[in-house]
Amino acid sequence: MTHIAVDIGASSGRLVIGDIKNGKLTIEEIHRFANGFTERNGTYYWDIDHLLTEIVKGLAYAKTLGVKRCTLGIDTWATDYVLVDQEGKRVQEVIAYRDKRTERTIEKITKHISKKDIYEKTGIQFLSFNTLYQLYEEKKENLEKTKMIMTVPDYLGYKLTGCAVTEVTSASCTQLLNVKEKDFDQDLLQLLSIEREQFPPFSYPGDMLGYVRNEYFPDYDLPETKVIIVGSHDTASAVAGVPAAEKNWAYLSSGTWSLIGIESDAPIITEKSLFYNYTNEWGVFGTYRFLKNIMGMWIIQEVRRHLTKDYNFAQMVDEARKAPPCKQFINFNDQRFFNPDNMVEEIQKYCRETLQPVPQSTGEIARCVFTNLAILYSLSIDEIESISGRTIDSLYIVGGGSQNDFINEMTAAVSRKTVFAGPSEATAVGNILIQLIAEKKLANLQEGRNLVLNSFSIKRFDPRESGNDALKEQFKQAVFSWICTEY
Ligand code: ADP
Ligand code: LRH
Repeated sequence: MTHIAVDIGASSGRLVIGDIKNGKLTIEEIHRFANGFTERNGTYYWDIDHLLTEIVKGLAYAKTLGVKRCTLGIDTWATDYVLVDQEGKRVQEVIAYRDKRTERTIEKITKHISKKDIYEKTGIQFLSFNTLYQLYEEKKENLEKTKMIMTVPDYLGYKLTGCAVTEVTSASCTQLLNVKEKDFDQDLLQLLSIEREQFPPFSYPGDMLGYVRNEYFPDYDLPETKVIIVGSHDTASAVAGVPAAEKNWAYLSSGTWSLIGIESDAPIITEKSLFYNYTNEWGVFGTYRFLKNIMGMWIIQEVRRHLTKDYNFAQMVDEARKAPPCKQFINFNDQRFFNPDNMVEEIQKYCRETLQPVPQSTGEIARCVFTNLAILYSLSIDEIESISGRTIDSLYIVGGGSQNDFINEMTAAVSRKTVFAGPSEATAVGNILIQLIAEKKLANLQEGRNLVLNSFSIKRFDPRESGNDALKEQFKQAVFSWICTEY
């Protein structure tokens, strides 16, 4: 039996075949496609039908490779949703989380229920685009036509199999789940005028969803495909794929977002975690991901889009290395970098406003982005240690961004932690591990993580004695009243 991971992030999607051969986990990417949102009349949309077609195309390609039977797991980014009507049809276009409609919704909602109450119920960080805020801004007539509210991966699974579930790792990012009751929170649903029944029954990583209904796709020759529920939130899969074997590790899932945190057996919900805006997303097999969203490689993706499409990411890293040391301190977690019209201009404007030298060349800008992200990572590790009371010895960086040796070196230097980098496809790997566990080819997650450790080349970056840890203090002093702002 072959196992295929569908992993769709905000910037790209892929189908990856994975299996255990000679005691090693092997993965092979068989199909890749671009993803991104587009603007129409001031609203930002995903093309969800295109994503479904790409999955089917990838499956058809697997058949041409000789795959007759397979299992399939689907993970995507979180927080966006699809409304489905009585006939099983989509009610709306899928609005992307970077849309401006929820810019002020946290303020609106917290007039009815305090931040503290929402946090104590859900344990989820306040991000302007959580499903809670998006559904608050959804058109009433759309909600009236809605039979089922689904996260993006659940919707894709539904379109493939006809089976509707609410997978818990993605559902937790709606900020609608009550972490103590382990169900949707009635007060929050009431605020949205949504019934509990509008969400399909819960499903958990390792469960079976159903078989792909090949008759739904008459134009394609598809294998017999059993869809397994994985950590359908991509970050849940990414963290499942972290090759950590020891204790005291933290992870950084580095893609469009930088998700930095620790795995915990229980949620950590304290005044301090609320103050620093840490989340407790539900992970695979009852774990929690205590983490923070840092703006991440989105910044460099947008710099590339506006400045220099001629360079690929590896070349941008080379340019950054060649540039003189970064002279700017920038709080990239400021909301102004969430979706500005032009990222390059926004960075330059920030520097002018804060009376700092303005970076101009690709190398200067890229170096400035990587340096400041490394500082943010390091500050976040300090916070995690202080909130959780745990000591962190090592940081495992996974995802596309783990290929950036320059930022890995800097992160080790500023944080003074040992950094391990890779695999870059940890999300697909974590997705495959859950399928292997469901199919009883692996006993448990730790066995899976050990397998990843023994199957991929993981790079190690040791902190240097003369590391530039002073940067962190300078950053704190430079970034205005940073202690009062989210960063
Ligand atoms: P997502 O799943 O959120 O779409 P990925 O995990 O695919 O994101 O990571 C994409 C990011 O990986 C890019 O924005 C880029 O910064 C980084 N990246 C990809 N390839 C390289 C490379 N060769 N060198 C350095 N960074 C890279
Ligand atoms: C990463 C991610 C992250 C969410 C964001 C919307 O792809 O799923 O965990 O916060 O996208």
